[in-house]
Amino acid sequence: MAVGAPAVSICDQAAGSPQALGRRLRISLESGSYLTVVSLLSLGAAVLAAQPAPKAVPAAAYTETIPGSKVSFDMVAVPGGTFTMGSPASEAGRDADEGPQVEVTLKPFWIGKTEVTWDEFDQFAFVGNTGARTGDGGAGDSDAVSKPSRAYGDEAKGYGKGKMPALAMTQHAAMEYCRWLSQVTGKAYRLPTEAEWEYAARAGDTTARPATLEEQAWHAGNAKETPHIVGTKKPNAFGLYDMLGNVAEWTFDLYAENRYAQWAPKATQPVALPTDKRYPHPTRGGSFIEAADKLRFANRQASHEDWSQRDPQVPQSIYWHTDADHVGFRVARALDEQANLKGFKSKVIKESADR
Ligand SMILES: [Ca+2]
Ligand SMILES: [Ca+2]
Repeated sequence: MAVGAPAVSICDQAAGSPQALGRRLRISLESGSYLTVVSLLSLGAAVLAAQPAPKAVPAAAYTETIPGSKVSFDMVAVPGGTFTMGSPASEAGRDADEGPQVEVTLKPFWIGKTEVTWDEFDQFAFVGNTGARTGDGGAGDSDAVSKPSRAYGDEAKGYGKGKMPALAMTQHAAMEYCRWLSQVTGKAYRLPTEAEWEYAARAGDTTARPATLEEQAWHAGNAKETPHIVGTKKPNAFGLYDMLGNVAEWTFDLYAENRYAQWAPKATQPVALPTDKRYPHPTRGGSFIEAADKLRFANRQASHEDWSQRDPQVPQSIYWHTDADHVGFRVARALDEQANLKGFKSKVIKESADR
């Protein structure tokens, strides 16, 4: 074993953890001579001492417990990288809004291992004592996060709560949940951007859908007309559950059919900031009400006025959809937040126009 090569590895691993360095050294101990190990240790120490503080440290997974509760959720570290967003014209069942494909580069971030559950969402909407329930319209101009108004009817739509995915909230409510979560945890949570969502869902897969879709996803063919407790199917290569299926997931962006034409051929950290309009926003991944062939990484579904069709209130709720039982979300958190997303909050208010 050459002394030089592993020393470079130590340098790489220095951006990781002491455990990673330990693993590297154990490998050296098993395969190298005593002298090599001593050389490695001194070289490694010299290299470490010479390095500036690591910046883009690969984030480590962690568990967040919502303060004031026993409710927790897991965050998975997603490495930065470049991927092809969207689908090729040859992909079966694809829609025009999935192209042209864009070469997207992203920085590392964390994303929820599962969809947000009712146990979690309830802490914001109904349980916690942070924020005042000021009625539908809340959000206003105060930094305090208002609790949602009560839903029209059962917010869980009869599917049950607990570890079931929270659903039928608006994109505004999902964004406000993230803002509340940021305030109570001190960490900047937000919705994943549409690009981050697709990158996380693909986890390196460049095809239309996982070869093992049946093992990974609840869809119309196996869900028996109900969402399921999160994380009960198999995860993807990043260790993320239910990216496809179960509930479809809100993303941060404002939807446009021609969005990718604006970004192509290459984009770094692309995001289309939402406005004060209620619609349209992209949801991703499909859900328990869609046939398996609709569950493709690149498939986009925009929110629509029909999702609040039966809401008799005037104006309609900005927190709950009466006719979108299929939509939920998961949270994300940037390792090094991009400037245009820092402190961004939903601008939707009860006077907001539909679009
Ligand atoms: Ca999902
Ligand atoms: Ca679509």
